[in-house]
Amino acid sequence: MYKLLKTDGRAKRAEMHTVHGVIQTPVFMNVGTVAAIKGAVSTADLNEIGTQVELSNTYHLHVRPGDKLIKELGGLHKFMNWNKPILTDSGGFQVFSLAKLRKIKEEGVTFNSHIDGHKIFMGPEESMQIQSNLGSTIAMAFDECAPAKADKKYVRNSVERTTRWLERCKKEMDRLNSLPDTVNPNQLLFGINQGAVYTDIRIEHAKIISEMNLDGYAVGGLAVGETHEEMYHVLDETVPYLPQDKPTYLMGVGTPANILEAVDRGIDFFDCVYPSRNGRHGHVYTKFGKINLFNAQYEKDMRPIEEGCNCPACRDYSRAYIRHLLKAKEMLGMRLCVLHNLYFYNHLMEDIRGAIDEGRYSKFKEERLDMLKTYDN
Ligand code: PRF
Ligand code: ZN
Repeated sequence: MYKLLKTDGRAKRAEMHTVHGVIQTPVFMNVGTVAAIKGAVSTADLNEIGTQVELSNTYHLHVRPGDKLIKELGGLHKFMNWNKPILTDSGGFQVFSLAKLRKIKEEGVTFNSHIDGHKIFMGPEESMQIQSNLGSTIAMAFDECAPAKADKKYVRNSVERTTRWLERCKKEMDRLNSLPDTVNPNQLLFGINQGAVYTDIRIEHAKIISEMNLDGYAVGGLAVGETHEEMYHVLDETVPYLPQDKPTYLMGVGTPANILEAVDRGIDFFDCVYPSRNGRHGHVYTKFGKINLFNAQYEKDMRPIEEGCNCPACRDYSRAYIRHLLKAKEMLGMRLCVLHNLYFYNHLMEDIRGAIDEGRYSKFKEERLDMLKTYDN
């Protein structure tokens, strides 16, 4: 159940009530593709740094360790000891970005596993069955994310197929949720809007899927090579056609600036590998932009990564020490950077929620965007 608490311009402040607890939105979901946040981050860490939702992937968990095994062991929540909400991506996008030799047909996609090359078929029903076995809080529809540069004819055909796939997803999810041995009989389903940068296709698709009474709506197919301006334009044109009284999710986005802009266009949910991936490479976020701790200028810098940050890295350690750990390839270095970055994103969202609550989002956004430009990245 989605409860809209306040709007400020087009920005929305809401609560999403699920069987695994309440999600305060706008929210940034922390990416744990293989049921683990990369960088040796534990459940206790996540609770400490303010994580509300974890995101895992259907495709990866199907390949290893197998969704049937996870179901047998009591579902993904129990398996990974995370009792708050989990969103699973459907596999569609990962198949298109990772797997080799894929073949798309009306029934679904045939591809080769990126682990051992064996042949796998996944269609809407298979994706729903796998996500049902995992028992995630929110399942994503099986879609095709067309390449950013695909021509209009390709995109139109692809989107029409994605709509037919969505109908099959909904039917299969309803069936699975009513079976007696389902891990999470209250599993929610989000549909995904596609259409690349063609706003007429996007709008038509948004109208069609809005009629399907799903639990939430994602905007997919963005941040795949188009410019930021093109992405904001698609959101400006499309989000108004998605239901205001349902959550909206911008998949795989993005930088702090992207999030500030997308919240202003009505988006509630985000996820991105940037904070964890950048952290593993010693790139850490501050209100003034990203810094690279490998740079020589931090060799004798005894300040925390960010002054005033209350994360486990900044509370106890200096830039100089973390830089040393990174250079010595000590695991703690990576771990501290990832913890700081996820804390930074989670608390950016908390600040965003506070600004919407107080009806000052527009001013807050401009101030934060200005500050982020200090280090010019
Ligand atoms: N579809 C799905 N997952 C996604 C995307 C998509 O279009 C994107 C695009 N940025 C990220 N993750 N199913
Ligand atoms: Zn910190």
